[in-house]
Amino acid sequence: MDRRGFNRRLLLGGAAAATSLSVAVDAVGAPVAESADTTARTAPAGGEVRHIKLYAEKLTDGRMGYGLEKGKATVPGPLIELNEGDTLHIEFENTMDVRASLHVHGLDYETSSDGTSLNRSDVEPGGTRTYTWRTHAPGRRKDGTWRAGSAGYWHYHDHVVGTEHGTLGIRKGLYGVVVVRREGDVLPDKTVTVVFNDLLINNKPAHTGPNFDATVGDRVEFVVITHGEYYHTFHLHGHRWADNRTGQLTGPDDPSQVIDNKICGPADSFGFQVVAGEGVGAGAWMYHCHVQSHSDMGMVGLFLVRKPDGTIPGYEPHEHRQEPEQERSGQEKEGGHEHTH
Ligand SMILES: [Cu+2]
Repeated sequence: MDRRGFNRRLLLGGAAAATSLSVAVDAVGAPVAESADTTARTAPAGGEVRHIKLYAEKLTDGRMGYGLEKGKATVPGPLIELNEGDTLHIEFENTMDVRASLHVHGLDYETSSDGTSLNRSDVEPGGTRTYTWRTHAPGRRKDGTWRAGSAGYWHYHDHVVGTEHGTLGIRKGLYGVVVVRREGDVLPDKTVTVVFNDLLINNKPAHTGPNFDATVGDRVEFVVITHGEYYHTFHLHGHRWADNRTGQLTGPDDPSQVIDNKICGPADSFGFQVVAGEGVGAGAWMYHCHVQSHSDMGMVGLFLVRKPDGTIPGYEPHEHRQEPEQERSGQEKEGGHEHTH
């Protein structure tokens, strides 16, 4: 596969059949999501060996970011998706004038891919290093005990900028999401990332979102991470999820608690999928940290769920009341990774 196609497909393997979504109306008149075929698309078995390039860069506004191409770093960094059994080799180039690194949570790696100064696996200014991340499916150990698989909502970040824990690098934006899927996991149409970083979301100015765009019936995956000094609680209006690995119930007997609010402390991460507007329809649905002082200080954004014609009932983008000088566009599409299959 050429790199261009590889990047566009965001590392998600497999050629699952496309599913078009249509909107139906249930008995009480609320739109419900209904798949055109009856079966959701699912993740294939892993086992592939993949290669990407990743750059650490300083952005012009003082932030730092990771990017798949030179000059195109973003905060958060690129979404990396793997299937259990995949191996990923990351040729990491540090274009900054300070040492930087790449440290991942949840996956299998040797100390040479730890991304710490402790293990001399960081990268000098202008330098390059290949990090290798491996993943595995669950299975029975020889001693009879059960070994967990790698599947989960994980994340990566710098571990050396500022301090030997990467405190400044993380604060400036050197972080991103890694999703590892298990064979059979339901695939989303779109993945969005919410990183509570100190009192900002995705290092954006307070009260400026990010906002996420969807159409009623889209299967949208949220990945939530916390970095920095505080504990936060992620709350999404109008939608709920299951408090388990995938954020989805596996059936009527799945004992997972269904929630719409979850605590997330520094370096915690979780994810889930919702069907946008399911049972409630299109609208501007808030998400925010539910620590009251944090939401008041601007840790809030919108999940903008559109009707098929593109409109959002009752929603007009408006400026934030306490800080009227700050522009807020509800129309911009940002922070979302579209999945094209
Ligand atoms: Cu908070």
